[in-house]
Amino acid sequence: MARWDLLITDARLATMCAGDTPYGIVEDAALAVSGERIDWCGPLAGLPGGDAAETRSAGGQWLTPALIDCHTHLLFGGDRAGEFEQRLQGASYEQIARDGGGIMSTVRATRAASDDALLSAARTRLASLQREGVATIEVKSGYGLDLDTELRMLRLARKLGEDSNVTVCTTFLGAHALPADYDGDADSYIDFLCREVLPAVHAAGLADAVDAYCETIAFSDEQVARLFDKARELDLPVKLHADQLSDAGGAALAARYGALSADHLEYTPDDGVARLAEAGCVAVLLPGAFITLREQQAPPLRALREHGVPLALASDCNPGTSPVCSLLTVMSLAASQFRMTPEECLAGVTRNAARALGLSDRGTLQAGQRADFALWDIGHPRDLSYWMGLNNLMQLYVRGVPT
Ligand code: DI6
Ligand code: FE
Repeated sequence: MARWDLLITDARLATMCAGDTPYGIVEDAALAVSGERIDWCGPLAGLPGGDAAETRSAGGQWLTPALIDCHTHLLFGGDRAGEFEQRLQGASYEQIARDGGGIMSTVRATRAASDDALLSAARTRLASLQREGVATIEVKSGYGLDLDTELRMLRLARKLGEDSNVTVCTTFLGAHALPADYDGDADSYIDFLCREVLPAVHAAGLADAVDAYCETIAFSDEQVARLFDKARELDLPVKLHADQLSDAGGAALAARYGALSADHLEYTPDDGVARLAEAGCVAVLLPGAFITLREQQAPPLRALREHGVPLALASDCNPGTSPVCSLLTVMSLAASQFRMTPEECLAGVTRNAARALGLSDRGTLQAGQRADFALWDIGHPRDLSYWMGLNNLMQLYVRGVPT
């Protein structure tokens, strides 16, 4: 029997392993796959002896880890293109939400949609991400806001993963907005989530993590803390939509609960950044929402770097604030809008995105990692953040198999 199932030679690697060489670049490299794992990768000259069932030349092209979209609301009914037009005519996101639109209009559309309709729309968006080399995504609930629809969303998100070769990590976002039947009583809604919905989600094994929207137009830090206490009791990791539109103490709250990540962070103050660093939280930055809402205040990049907080990037794909189905575009936006370096951008959709999902088996090219990698027709890995609207993917491999 051959030692390897697949051997790729004549490749250039951007391993994205944290270390001293930018991008973890290895020239004149080879990568060997056994089963679903990378068995060996490094300079061809160092390749150990052995044969492979199949050998392919990369023709001098670049291999990177497959991309990971660690924050999406991919599954929802309808769209909000009408609100998009209203906002262009001057209405604000907050005002539309207060008038019963915004997240609540997607909740109504999601409750009314059939499973097939929800799945088919989500598959179209997922296919767009996959075409650019994405092999792992996170999908949140949060457009159900009742027991049945929250469970249904998470079940469909799981199905999305089972029916494709993308890994789908599911997140319970019941605390996304206040449903009409709890109007003016967010505390009772949080009680309901803690008492009924989250335990049911947990019992059915439907969520890998718990998220909440901590914002003046959504839930307070005290309300989120009660939900996170329940998540902790059930041994579920947490993450948070934090400080997107105002400084609501979100970063410090996420840090206090040892969250996997704190996401958005436009208004996070310096001491919030320090708390994230101490807690080892990943900062997930979402430039799609930043430009869609025409935000003026960018996340505190300098402080995040100074404190050594790992930076991830994600699409935040959602119908209201980030109608974005392209992680390459997100990388380019993070460079132009946040001044992130192309290397930070690529680490943000590979190594640090894996960490934001609590996954230690992917996100870099090294022996023992899942053989999820992408082959690109590019001159250098920085090109992935440079172009907008140009997809240079030649081949995506998932568990060592070309897709
Ligand atoms: N993520 C969210 O959950 C909200 N903003 C964001 O970036 C709102 C999503 C929505 O408007 O549907
Ligand atoms: Fe979001």
